[in-house]
Amino acid sequence: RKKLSAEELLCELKRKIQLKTIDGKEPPFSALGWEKYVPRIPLNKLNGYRSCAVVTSAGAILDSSLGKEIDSHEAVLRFNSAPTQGYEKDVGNKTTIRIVNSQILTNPSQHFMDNPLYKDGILVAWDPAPYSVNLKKWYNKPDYDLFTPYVQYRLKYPGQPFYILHPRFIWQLWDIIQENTQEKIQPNPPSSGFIGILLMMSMCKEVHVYEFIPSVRQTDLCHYYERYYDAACTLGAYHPVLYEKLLIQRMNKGKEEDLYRKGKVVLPGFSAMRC
Ligand code: NCC
Repeated sequence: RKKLSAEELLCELKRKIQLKTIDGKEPPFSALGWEKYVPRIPLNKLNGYRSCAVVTSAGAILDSSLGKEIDSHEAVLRFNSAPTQGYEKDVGNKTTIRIVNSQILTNPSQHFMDNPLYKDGILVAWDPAPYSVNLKKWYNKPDYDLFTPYVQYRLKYPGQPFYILHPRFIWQLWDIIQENTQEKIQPNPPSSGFIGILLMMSMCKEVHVYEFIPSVRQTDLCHYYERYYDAACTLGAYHPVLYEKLLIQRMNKGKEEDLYRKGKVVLPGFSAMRC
């Protein structure tokens, strides 16, 4: 198939992708009474942010001094266990939404239930469900059991909005990556980073993504908050990260200079696109 232009690609995303969370209305969740566990306001109704920041956890954001710029956005998205405390100068301190993969909810070392890191803003969890999106199969055998801690958390902190992404949304993203890539990509879900970018494109007028495409500071340091070196963090192994990045770079509306110096890509939100 012919290579889509940036505009065509953006419109394709807008047309094909629907932000969707588990709402408790479908089996097996309906019969398990999940409607009373999920927040009353659906995530896709919390849209209408003007300008948003997506802050990846890449080591390359260290020494960027991007903190002020990041906090100037109306909403800021962060990932997994990425802290702000002690790193404000480079990553800012505002957290509006945090995306966590199912390992975060289940790994005892995260203390997910009472770690203050997770008590700020809106939480959005996801788990690599099988492609078939059979919710019953997934519920019985998730990659990591996020369902039990989710319900516990909702009962303990009912005031904090907390959602589980619908596997359909995750695999819609994978389909788009594969359809627009020459090679056959690995049949694993996209990284939290790619999921977060598309979530923010669904909720914001404009999205500024930091250090998803590496800046001049590119490094093998995996995360800005720990001393662990692995180039696969930036280029991918399990997740089709390299292909996610090529796709995002193709749609960049920002300045070449900002990509190079800040590792910043600017994307229009779906509501701001004329297709
Ligand atoms: O590493 P992780 O993601 O928490 O990073 C969040 C997102 O930032 C982007 N990133 C990160 C590092 C880097 N050098 N370059 C980047 O571009 C990626 O888009 C990434 O998604 C995940 O996707 O959920 C991931 O989570 C970790 C791990 O589970 C958590 O950090 C919790 O410890 C995964 N690592 C392992 O399973 C060992 C990782 O594969 C992806």
